[in-house]
Amino acid sequence: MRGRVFLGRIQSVLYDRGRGEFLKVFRVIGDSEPGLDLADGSTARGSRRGPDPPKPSKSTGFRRDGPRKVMPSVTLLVPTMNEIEGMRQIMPEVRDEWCDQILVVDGGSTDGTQEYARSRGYDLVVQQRRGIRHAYIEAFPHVRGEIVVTFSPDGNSVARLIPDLARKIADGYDMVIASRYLPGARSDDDDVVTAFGNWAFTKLINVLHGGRYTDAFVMFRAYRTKLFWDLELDREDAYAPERLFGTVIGVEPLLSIRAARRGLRITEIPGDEPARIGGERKLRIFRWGAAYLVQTLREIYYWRPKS
Ligand SMILES: Nc1nc2c(ncn2[C@@H]2O[C@H](COP(=O)(O)OP(=O)(O)OP(=O)(O)O)[C@@H](O)[C@H]2O)c(=O)[nH]1
Ligand SMILES: [Mg+2]
Repeated sequence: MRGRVFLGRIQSVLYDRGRGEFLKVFRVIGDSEPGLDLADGSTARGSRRGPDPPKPSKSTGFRRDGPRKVMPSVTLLVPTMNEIEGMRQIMPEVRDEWCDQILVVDGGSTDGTQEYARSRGYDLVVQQRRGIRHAYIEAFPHVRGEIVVTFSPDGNSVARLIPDLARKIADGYDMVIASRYLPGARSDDDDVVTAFGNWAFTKLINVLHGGRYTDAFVMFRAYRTKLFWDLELDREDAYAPERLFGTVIGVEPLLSIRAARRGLRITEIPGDEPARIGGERKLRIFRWGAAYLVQTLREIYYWRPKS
């Protein structure tokens, strides 16, 4: 594993289909950063996450949540790149009982984000290839939950909606989006350009691919983990248009397109997007916009949903 940063003891070894190689998964140990202060005033010694949550049963893959209710297991997937301010403020709002795994995938932060994730006892993957979609492609083999909730710790995602998103999947939906544009929600992070871009792309995806989205772009959403593979989001060729513009794009637009084309059970709930906390915006508006446009048009003929 070229350049891999060893951050904890080896938890397991997985085969990564996309890269055709074996990956080592590191369980990051909770008491590794003595003296690091946490945003909620506690210290980093020991994991705040408490005892391990109930394990998925071997027969059903579902964990039992109380005497009657059965909940699929949930992984909170948290991509980070120099987001220490957001992490310190937001992550303590995530309650232990909401997820079975918190998996941080870091793009090489130098501001203490990785150390913070370790101090909280989160699973941590340090991505090897640059760009947000590579963060997902490298992290997904380590996702243990049947449900994945993708969560931005920069302040844009509202933590208390995590259980609402997961519950909708347990109710039978394949994907649930925390829409910034449903009545009752608002974005304080948008500017005129991003608001128009999100609106226009969402309309285009609806018209071309049969979606009924109000927000096809937002990161904060829950879906069945296996969709990542079923919709072939791990395949390099799906993102070829980005090369025309010298950038690396995200997976959410493609996920929205292919989920709609496949006719999956999709719903949205209103989800405010508060303004970013600290750090720097990573979005490359014009390059990404151009690459997403080509990708959205290309998908009309490029990808055929399996029946
Ligand atoms: N691991 C990893 N995380 C990234 C990368 N790019 C962005 N992120 C993180 O992904 C999360 C969501 O980022 P976004 O909200 O999509 O981008 P942003 O820079 O905040 O821009 P806007 O929210 O659209 O204004 C943040 O925590 C970022 O730090 C990357 O290349 N690798
Ligand atoms: Mg953001």
